[in-house]
Amino acid sequence: AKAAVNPQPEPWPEIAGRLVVNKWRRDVLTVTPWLAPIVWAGTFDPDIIDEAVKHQNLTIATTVFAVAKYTRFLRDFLETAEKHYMVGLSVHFYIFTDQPNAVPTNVTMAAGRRVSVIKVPKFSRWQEISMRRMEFIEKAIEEDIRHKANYIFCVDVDMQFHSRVGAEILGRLVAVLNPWLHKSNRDNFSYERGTVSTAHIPVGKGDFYYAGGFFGGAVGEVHDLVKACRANLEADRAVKVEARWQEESHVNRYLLTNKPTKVLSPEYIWDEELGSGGAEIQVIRYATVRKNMKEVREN
Ligand code: U5P
Repeated sequence: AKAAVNPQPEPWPEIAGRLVVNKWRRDVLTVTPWLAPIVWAGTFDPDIIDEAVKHQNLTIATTVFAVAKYTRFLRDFLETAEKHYMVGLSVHFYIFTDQPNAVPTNVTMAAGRRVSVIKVPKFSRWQEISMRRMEFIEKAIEEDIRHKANYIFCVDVDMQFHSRVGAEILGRLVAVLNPWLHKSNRDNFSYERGTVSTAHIPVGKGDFYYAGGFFGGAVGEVHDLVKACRANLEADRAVKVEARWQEESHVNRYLLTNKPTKVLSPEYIWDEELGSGGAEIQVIRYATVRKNMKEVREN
């Protein structure tokens, strides 16, 4: 039920004529130790944010991969994105798929929003499909996206938007707290611990456990990220190791050195298997679709 609720923040309070940010969230961490905001419902005013970006004429590239059976998720992804994702802004969706004919063509898109389809091969293992995303995004940024967009977000497709995901997520380098581990002690994070992999993070190190299914930022910054992860995935392949959570492990390693300038709460990549979450989850914005993992990953 929570997923359908749109947060209706109370009017922003004022002290001495100035808007007071963050009055209502004392229950969660709202800023990182390096002073990047952590975005939760109640920490921002959507109207002020929308007003602030309205005149900037921004284009936001958004990549999703739909390979093999994952094309079935495209329609709901796109339809719910039209309702909740960057509403009022120009969004250019890049759909990477092995089956261009399976991309729905009759989803009504608002003005300034469009879809491009990029054909990619179908790798046999789901891990391979997931990891290879880095190199295809890198190439698409170089050939096309850097000439067209200000920001890029790279997201999983087996997901639906349930509530606002808007300009509050824009930043130079943006990562999302993995909903499975956002309350966990750092030594329980599922980082790659083997020292052979370039994704290795030793016990005692690490800030947060970020999700592999949602990252983004300014196009140049994201290009640096995907390029570094692609190179590290190749280095691992050359010595025949695969990090514990494939490219998610590499994203976490990259973000340890290159701190995100904005961190999004698990509201932005919820997993329905976690139910409605604890009291700190006031709204679910983007969430996985329940699926039979084994069936959908079998090629
Ligand atoms: N993916 C596919 N086809 C597959 C496996 C994965 O397109 O057979 C892509 C989807 O974009 C999916 C993402 O959202 O990789 C991550 O995979 P998963 O962890 O959601 O299964």
